[in-house]
Amino acid sequence: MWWMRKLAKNVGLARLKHTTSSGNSTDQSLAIIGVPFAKGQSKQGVELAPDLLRQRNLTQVLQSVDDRLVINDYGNLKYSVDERLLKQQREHYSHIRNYADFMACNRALIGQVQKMLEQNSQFLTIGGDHAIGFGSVAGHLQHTPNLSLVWIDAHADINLHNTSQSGNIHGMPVSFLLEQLRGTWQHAGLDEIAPNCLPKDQLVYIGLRDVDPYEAFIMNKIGIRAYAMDSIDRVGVPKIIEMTLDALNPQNKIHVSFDIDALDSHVAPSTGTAVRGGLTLREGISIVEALRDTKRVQGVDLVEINPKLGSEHDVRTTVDSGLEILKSMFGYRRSGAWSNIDTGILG
Ligand SMILES: *[C@@H]1O[C@H](CO)[C@@H](O)[C@H](O)[C@H]1NC(C)=O
Ligand SMILES: *[C@@H]1O[C@H](CO)[C@@H](O)[C@H](O)[C@H]1NC(C)=O
Ligand SMILES: *[C@@H]1O[C@H](CO)[C@@H](O)[C@H](O)[C@H]1NC(C)=O
Ligand SMILES: *[C@@H]1O[C@H](CO)[C@@H](O)[C@H](O)[C@H]1NC(C)=O
Ligand SMILES: [Mn+2]
Repeated sequence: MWWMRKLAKNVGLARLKHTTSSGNSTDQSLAIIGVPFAKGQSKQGVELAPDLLRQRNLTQVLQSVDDRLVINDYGNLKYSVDERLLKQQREHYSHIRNYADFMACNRALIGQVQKMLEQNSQFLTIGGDHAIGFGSVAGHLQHTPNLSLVWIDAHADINLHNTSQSGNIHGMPVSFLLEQLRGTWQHAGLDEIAPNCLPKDQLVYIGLRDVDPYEAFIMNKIGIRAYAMDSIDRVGVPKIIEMTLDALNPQNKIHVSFDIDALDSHVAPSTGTAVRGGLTLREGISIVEALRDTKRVQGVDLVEINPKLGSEHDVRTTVDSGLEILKSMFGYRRSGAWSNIDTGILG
C-alpha cells in the first residue's frame, strides 16, 4: 500500500538524520583486515575475496546497518617468510603444503589482530582460506585470554600434521589453537608466537557435515562440543543456539569464525569445498543474530569465498550471502530498528 511505502521512506530519512540518544558512541569501532591467503588449499581465487567484498561496498553496507559504528579498514595483510620457518618446514613439516607461508602469514596476523584490538572494540578478518583462522583466533586469544570460539563450518578443520589426507593446512587451524592438541605441533614454536590457547570446553562447532574419520576420532576423544547438521535437523536452530550459549562462559568475549561453506551450496556455491545439505541463509542469519545479541562478540572471520569458482551469478550469490551474514553479525535487525525514533508522522 502506498502509505506504507511512504512511511517506510520517511522513517528511513529520519533514521539517517537522527542523533544518538546516548551521546557519542565512538567506543563502538570495528577494524577490518583482509588476509588474501590461498596457500592453505589448492584452488586459486580465494585470495581475491577481501578486495571483491570491498568493491561490493562492504564498509558502506556495514555502516548502513549501524551508523554509529566507526569502521577502520586496515587494508590487506602482508607477511614475509624467514629462514627459520623454511628450516622448520624442511625438517619437520615438508609433508604439509606451504607450512612456512602458513606460519609466516599467521604470525603476522596474530600481531595485527592484537594491534587492531588495542585501537578498536571489535575486528573482522576477511579471508582467504580458513588457514587464517589460526592467526585470527590466536591473535584474539593473546589480547583476550578468556575467549570462547564458535566455529561455523561444514568441516571441522581439526586435522593434525599427520592425519590429513590432503596435506592442505586449511583443514588444520583448530589443532593449533586447542590446549590439548598444540603438543602435536611441537616443532612449530607455538609457545613463542601464541602462548595463550583455547580450552576445549570453550569451542563449539555448528554446521558440520563432512568430517574426516581421524577428525571425528580426535573430537570424540577430547570431548569437543559439535552441532553437526544432523543435530540441527533433530532439534532445530533455536535449540542449537541455546545449547551453544549455555556451553560458553558468559563472562567471555566470543570469536565467530564463519566459513562460507557452512551455508548450503545453493546459497554459497563459490567456495573451494562446497558441501550440499548445509545451513539455509535464514539459519545462518539466526545463528549470528543470536551470537550478536549476547553483545560479547569481539572478533569475526569470514573465509573461503572464492570468486574464481562457478558462474558470475554463483559469485554474486555467494558474496551476497556473505554480506547478509556480516550485516546480521554487526547489527542488522530483520524486525526493524526504528523503535526510538519519533518521526512525528503519527502525530
Ligand atoms: C564524548 O564526548 C564528550 C564531550 O561531548 C567527551 O568528553 C568524551 O571524551 C567523548 N567520548 C568519546 C568516547 O569519544
Ligand atoms: C558501491 O557504492 C558506489 C558509491 O556509493 C556505487 O556507485 C556502486 O554502485 C556501489 N556498488 C555496488 C556493487 O553496490
Ligand atoms: C579470566 O577468567 C578468570 C577465571 O576463570 C579470572 O580469574 C580472570 O580475572 C579473567 N581474566 C580477565 C582478563 O577477565
Ligand atoms: C601424529 O603425531 C602425533 C605427535 O605429533 C602422535 O602423537 C600421533 O600418534 C600421530 N598420529 C598418527 C595417526 O600418526
Ligand atoms: Mn573451514
